[in-house]
Amino acid sequence: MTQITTAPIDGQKPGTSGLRKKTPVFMGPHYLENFVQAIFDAIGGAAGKTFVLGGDGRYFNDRAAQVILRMAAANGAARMIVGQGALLSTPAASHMIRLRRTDGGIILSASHNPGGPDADFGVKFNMPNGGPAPEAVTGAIFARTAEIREYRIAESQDLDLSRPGETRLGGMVVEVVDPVSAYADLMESLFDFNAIRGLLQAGFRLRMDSMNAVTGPYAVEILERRLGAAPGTVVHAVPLPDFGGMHPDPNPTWAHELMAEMMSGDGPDFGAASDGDGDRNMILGRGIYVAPSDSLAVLAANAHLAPGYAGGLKGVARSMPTSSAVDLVAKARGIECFETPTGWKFFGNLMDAGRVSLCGEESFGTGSDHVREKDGLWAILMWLNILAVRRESVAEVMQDHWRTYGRNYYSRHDYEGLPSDSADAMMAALRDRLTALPGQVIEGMAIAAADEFAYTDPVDGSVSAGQGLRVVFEGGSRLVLRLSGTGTSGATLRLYLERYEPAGGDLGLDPQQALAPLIRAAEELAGIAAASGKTAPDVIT
Ligand code: G16
Repeated sequence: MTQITTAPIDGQKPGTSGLRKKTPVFMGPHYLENFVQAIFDAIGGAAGKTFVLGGDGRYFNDRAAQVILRMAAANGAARMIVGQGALLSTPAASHMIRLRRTDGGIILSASHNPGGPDADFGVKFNMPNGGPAPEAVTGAIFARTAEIREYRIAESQDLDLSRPGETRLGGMVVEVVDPVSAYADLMESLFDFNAIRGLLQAGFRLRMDSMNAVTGPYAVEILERRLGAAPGTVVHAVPLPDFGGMHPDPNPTWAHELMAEMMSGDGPDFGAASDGDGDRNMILGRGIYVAPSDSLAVLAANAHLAPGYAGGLKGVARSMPTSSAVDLVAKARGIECFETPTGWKFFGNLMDAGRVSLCGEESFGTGSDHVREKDGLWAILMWLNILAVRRESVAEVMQDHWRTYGRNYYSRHDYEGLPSDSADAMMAALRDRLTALPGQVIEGMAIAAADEFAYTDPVDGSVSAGQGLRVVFEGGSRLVLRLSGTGTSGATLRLYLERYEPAGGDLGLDPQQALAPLIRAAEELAGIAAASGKTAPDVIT
């Protein structure tokens, strides 16, 4: 064991989901090591503990895993459970942490951000409940990075992680496990695989785009091997260190190959994509894109059709910027609905307390209390289970949903790579105006309320302030503005737009047209064009 003298490195503050930086930054002297030692220190040391380790296979995943193993051994960990090839999707890691009753896990991923020597890398710590560390813990990790003076690392050659089995590193057991099978078993326990198999045998056509990222092996095992989808159903199925140049973010912009196939007229019945680490999903039907907020609402309304949820849902939760489509379902079902800040970590307490079983976010994340992360393949299987029981197309399910609950027209506009100073100044200027806004009329719409969202956790009472600026109009339409907490360069402004159209109203509009007055109002209120120097968003979802 070697004690290495180090010094604090600026900026190791975890964001919305762990620490994400440019890969060369993570590969810099002591950068990864300082952060990992800070994790161990912040959780009361690693001695005698068992952790899960794995990542999405992006560039530097393999070498970072070897460093973390050597550090865990030097810090006295008893056992490390590592995905074969140092691979684990984020939901599979969450499941493994829970299944093996471990002390937590370290996940190597920058999620939907591109990978490669000049792209992005990330590290996050998940708690023994399988969920991302809450703010109190990430705050303690950050505080530790600011005072660190040394880290511990064992002298050793690289371990062979290519085959399942056990080896030792000093006094620590290194257990290499198949990353897929336990997760696939969990999915089989939740969903009616026979019904889905029957749907596929009846000629239902499926396309899954794994975007050269971690879900490839999971999707091939579950969709093709266990459910019998045609070989080749899963495309871009091999995880590559640079995702083959793809930007593994499952949205209409970045999953454009899948979008083109699904919108081509004679595309498959169902299309889906997942992201770098497998926790996000995009759902498409032939000729129809399902907005993530709508997907959450449809899953809430139909979850009882899947065996794992046949008893009904305890409650539901969504992040504040996510549309309130799911609230309408919760109201109709008489179950609780919670509004949390952006970030899956805020759902953990609600799930642990048995208050909610289904959660979702506008950022292509949906999941349930089967793990403590959002789960891309879970959402895809839930959709397939629902379609197998209802024997309707995606478009029919959506139209039926809107006719029942009304439609929450929704869109998010992203402005990327803004200078941080001008983004901060724009937000500050709008923040200053908030109290004066109620009563004003913009684009013919009267402002009913305006505030900055703060959240008090109903389980532990912790308060998270500064979670997005909201402007709500008479009738419930609203704008939300916040800066992303997952980017690695400059600032990304997210503008979230929502307008409710009751059942019986005009349910078939193009969302951008339906939201046009709100888009203009946002420009008037915030001056986005001047602050960003852009006349249009970089990404629209
Ligand atoms: C992460 C978080 C999500 C969040 C998303 C967007 O997703 O886990 O909870 O909604 O980022 O966050 P932001 O708007 O701050 O960029 P992922 O898939 O990147 O882990």
